[in-house]
Amino acid sequence: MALSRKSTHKTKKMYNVAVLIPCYNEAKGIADVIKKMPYKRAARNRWNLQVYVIDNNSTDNTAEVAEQAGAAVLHESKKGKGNAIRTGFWNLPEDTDYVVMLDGDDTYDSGEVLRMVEPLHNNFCKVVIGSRLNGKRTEHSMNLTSRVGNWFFTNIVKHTHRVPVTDVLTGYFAWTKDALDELRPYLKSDGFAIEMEMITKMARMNYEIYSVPISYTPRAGESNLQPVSDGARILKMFASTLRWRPSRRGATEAQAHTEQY
Ligand SMILES: Nc1nc2c(ncn2[C@@H]2O[C@H](COP(=O)(O)OP(=O)(O)O)[C@@H](O)[C@H]2O)c(=O)[nH]1
Ligand SMILES: [Mg+2]
Repeated sequence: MALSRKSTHKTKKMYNVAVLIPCYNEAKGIADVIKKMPYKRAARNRWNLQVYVIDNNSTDNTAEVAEQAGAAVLHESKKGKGNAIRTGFWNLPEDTDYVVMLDGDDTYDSGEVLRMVEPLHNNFCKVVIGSRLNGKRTEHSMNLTSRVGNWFFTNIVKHTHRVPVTDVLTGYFAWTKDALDELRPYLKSDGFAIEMEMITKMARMNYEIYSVPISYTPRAGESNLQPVSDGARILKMFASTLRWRPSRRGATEAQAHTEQY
C-alpha cells in the first residue's frame, strides 16, 4: 500500500498575541521596536502578533512613527505609564490569546517576544516576566541607581511574598489573556509603580510567576523616570500590597477608577 501524506490543507487555529507598548515621546526608538518584532517567525508557530502603542499626547511624533511602522495607536489623555498600560489592558480585542507588554525605547528586544510567549503556549505557566538582572545586560544599559534599586526591590518582594521573581522592575511581561483578565480589575497605578503593583498582587493571588532571561541595551531618547519620587511611589506600593487580598469590592472600585480614563 502506498504511503500517503497527512493533508496539510486543514486550517489550524491562529493564536492572537497583543503586544502593548506604552509610549511617551519615543519617536527615536519606537519604529525599531515595532520593526524588530518577529512577525514571520511568530506566524510559523501560528502566533499572530499585533502591536498596540498607547500614546499620551507625546510632544514628538511618536504616534505617526508608530502607525507608519505598522502599529495600531491608542490614545490615553491621562499621563503616566500605569494609565497607558491599563488603557491597553481594557481595550484588548476579545479574541486575544496572549498579551505582552514592553517599552517603546528599544531597550528590551522585541525579537525576544517569542521566548516570552513560549512558556505560556506550552502551559508551563500563565505569566512570565523578562529578567534583565538574570539576563544579558550590555554596559551602560542600567545606571548604578537602577541596579541598586532593582536589586533592593527584587529582594524584598522575593523574601516577603516568597515568589521566585528575579527582576521586579522589568517592563517586559507576558500573560495568557485569562490570567490578565483576572488581574486587570485590581490594578490602579497611574505611573511607574504599575510593575510593582502587578507583581505583588499576582503574588497575593497565588499566580506562579516565572522569569525568562532577556537582553537589555541602552535606551534611545530620554527616560521619563524620576528616581527619587518614583522610587518612593514604588516603595509605597510594595508596603500597601503586603496584606492585600483580592476582593470583589476592590475589583469593582479599581475597575471604576480605570473606567474614568
Ligand atoms: N503612554 C505613556 N508611556 C509612558 C509614560 N511614561 C513612561 N512611559 C513609557 O514607559 C516605558 C518605560 O519608561 P522609561 O522612561 O523608559 O522608564 P525607565 O525604563 O524606567 O527609564 C517607555 O516606553 C515610556 O515611553 C507616560 O506618561 N505615558
Ligand atoms: Mg526605559
